[in-house]
Amino acid sequence: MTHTPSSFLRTLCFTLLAAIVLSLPLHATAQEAAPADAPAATATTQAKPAEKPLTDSEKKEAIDAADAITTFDPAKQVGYAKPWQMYYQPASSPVMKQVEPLHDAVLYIITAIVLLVLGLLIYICLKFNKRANPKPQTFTHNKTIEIIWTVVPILILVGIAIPSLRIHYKAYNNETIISNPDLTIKVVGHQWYWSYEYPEQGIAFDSNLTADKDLRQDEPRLLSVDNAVVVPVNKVVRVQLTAADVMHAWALPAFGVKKGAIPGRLNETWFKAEKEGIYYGQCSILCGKQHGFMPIKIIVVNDEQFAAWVKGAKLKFASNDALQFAALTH
Ligand SMILES: [Cu+2]
Repeated sequence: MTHTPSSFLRTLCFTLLAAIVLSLPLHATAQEAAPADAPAATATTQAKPAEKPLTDSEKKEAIDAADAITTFDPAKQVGYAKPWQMYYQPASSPVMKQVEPLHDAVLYIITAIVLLVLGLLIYICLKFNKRANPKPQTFTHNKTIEIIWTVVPILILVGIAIPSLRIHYKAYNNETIISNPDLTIKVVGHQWYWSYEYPEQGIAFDSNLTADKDLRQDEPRLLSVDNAVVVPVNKVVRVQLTAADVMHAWALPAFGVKKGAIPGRLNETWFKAEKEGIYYGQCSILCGKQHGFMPIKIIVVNDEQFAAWVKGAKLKFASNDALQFAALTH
């Protein structure tokens, strides 16, 4: 009986090499894609409160314009899960574009490990059963193989950890980007809806699930809301999160964002939507009996539409109590 056939070693080495090789291009991508181009803070959306009051018809016009921007259009849906979808939604932010290849690399690595272990099991079953190997060996140690099965997993883990930590610190928690946003929105989780504030624009509103009977044609069920979040395209959006009652989590798959909204804490994350359209997310911490009924809807628009939406939204949500809070806290 050969205890360490060279084919074992070859397979092990191959796995190790594959793990290292697979992680190499990832390092490069992570470096290239690291969004170092944090734009300088712009104050284009700064609100001037002392403008002359609008007439009723001007108000109506502004609100209608804002409503037109948020009107549902099935063609604009970008970030949502289709029935029988197997993979991620299309990546629409620099962070998600780095997460995807890492996910793929880890998938290849675990597939290789699973196949290797399966192969070993089959090999052992065939080769060392009672019939094929009636007289077993009596030794219990083999130094070489013990070193290999200790060192190889460590190397594989290091190969995964390096790109993973790189994404974590260079993309997710990049201080330079988070502290220089183009827009800040505050997200508050409630049982069971979200409320949003735009502190710099003085806009605040609640976002509730659209009831089945109110859905427009083709509007996705359990993902649509009455008031969607509107953000400009290709701008760094800082998201500050907290909750008013229990823990929630604000998750948007297409942007690679998932962050806890926790009572008594202020969490922070960011995204940069790279494509206009409608994106959906959901609360992703089991928060209570209506956990499944607090979706997130984000509409990404161009700068011009965003300015028009801000103008109309200020008027539309003017009677909202939360607005006073937003004004006080600004
Ligand atoms: Cu929740």
